[in-house]
Amino acid sequence: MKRYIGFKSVNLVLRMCLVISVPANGATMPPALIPLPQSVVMKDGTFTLDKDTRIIYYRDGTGGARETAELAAQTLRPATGYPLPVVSSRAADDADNAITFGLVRDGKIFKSDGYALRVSSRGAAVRASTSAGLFYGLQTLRQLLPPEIFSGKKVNRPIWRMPCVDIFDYPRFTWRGMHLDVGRHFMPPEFIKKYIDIIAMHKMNSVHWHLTEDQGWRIEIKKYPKLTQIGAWRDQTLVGHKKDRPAKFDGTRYGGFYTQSEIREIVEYARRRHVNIVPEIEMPGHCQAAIAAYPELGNTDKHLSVYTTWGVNPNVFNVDETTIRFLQNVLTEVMDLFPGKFIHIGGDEVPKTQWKNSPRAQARMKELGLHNESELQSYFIGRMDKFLTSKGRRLVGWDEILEGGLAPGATVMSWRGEKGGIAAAKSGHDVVMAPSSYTYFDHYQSKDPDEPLAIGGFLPLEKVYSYEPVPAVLTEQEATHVLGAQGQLWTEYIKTPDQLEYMAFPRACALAEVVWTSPNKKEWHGFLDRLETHLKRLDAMDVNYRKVAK
Ligand code: TNX
Repeated sequence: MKRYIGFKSVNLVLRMCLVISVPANGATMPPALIPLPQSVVMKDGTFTLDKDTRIIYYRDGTGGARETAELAAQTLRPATGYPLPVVSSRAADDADNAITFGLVRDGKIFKSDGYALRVSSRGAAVRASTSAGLFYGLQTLRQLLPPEIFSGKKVNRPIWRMPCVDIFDYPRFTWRGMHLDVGRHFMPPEFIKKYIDIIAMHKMNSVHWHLTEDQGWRIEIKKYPKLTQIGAWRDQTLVGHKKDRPAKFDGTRYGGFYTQSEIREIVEYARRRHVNIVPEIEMPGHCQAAIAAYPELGNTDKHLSVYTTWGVNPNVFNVDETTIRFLQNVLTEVMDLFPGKFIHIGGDEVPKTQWKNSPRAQARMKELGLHNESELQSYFIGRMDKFLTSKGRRLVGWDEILEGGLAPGATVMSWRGEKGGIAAAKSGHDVVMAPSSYTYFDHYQSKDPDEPLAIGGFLPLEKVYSYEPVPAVLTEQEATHVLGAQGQLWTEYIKTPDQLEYMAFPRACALAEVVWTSPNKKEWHGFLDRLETHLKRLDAMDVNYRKVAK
């Protein structure tokens, strides 16, 4: 990549000579691509983007090629300042000085959202059989240019060129996810878009948006306005670590929520970047904010306010028919906002004490012929599963939903290690791997005492990179149920977008390669080398990543 440096003052004539004199031995340094593509063949020469370069799309049957061409122009214009007009053409293959995006009909040559990217000295061409494939081709193409191309502002650089190369690429998994908890700390809509941009640039395709918590309900629900009028605001917040004694609070009211129109805008923003948003509405635990808003959803007469500290909370929803209906009404509005197939209903960390002590819950268990509270939880999740399935959606839940029997349509997110995921895959259920030991980015990333306060744990970059989402104990058939993996960002101790970026990156860059690249091509030291250039891209995007010591 050093070849890009030192060209600042060359004139056009010299520039032509240099282009011609690029080494003809085929030994050009491979570009620093993250995630690493399945196949990269370097060729001689370069293609130079200039003020006359056009962006061409063709075979626009589904609209996908045009949309990607327009996104390409949008992402390449700010840094270069070039006009990069977007045009349609039937003869795109013959175009000179152009970047072309073409949808091809033969799906078989491109595995699941794969793409081919060919750069010659005359131009760059991306071919795919899905619009997502074209989008991933665009992400690779951006990474072939100098890192400053990722800047949102004009960069003072006389030459923008990329090496000639043939790339053939496709993802390993279909669920390449990052999670974001906005319940503990609210993150503004503008930041959610930035987060989506960074994730999409890593060819990840799923954001799990954890929208409700004990400490705050963050999604406007028209039918139940108090969820945000009351549930989105807490009186104060714990200061320092939960284990600190005496416990201190900041005395400052805190909160925020997303309106439905903000959510629609974010969902559309994500869609254009081939990111599916999986909304999570937590039930029957982690719901104190909702009970504070509508006390009839709880199990006791005690008045509850929105929770101001962290940890597993005894206050859970009751299992009355009215509560089930309330939550299904909430899910109806959620489904209207989020068109994706998967709806996450939480299901984790549900203490059973209140159900044990509640005459109503006990009567309900008896009436339903259930033997214990785990079966009651399973019944509750089962009702949600039936409801979501009847609307053509699929339920996802944390691995506790296995307890008391797994609902027929459920997909399991395995966070307490891989046990839950293995059990689910063996019984024919889909699984997303999210084990805390490899994918909890709220854990410390070094032993440096100056690391900002975090929840605990220790998850260095290399450990994330080493993760293998398919457990060896699964047969080939069972392994097909592993949809992929996901990085978690719980925000008890993450108060701002800046700090969130610090915790997320570059660990998410490592995870991107885990879920995209074939395991036999992954190599830690190669990744670290490529990361050096990649971090300059994140610099250009103003991402406050954690610096990496080599
Ligand atoms: C456990 S993981 C939780 C979250 C916490 C997280 C902190 C999971 C499904 N539940 O409520 O924020 O640990 O690491």
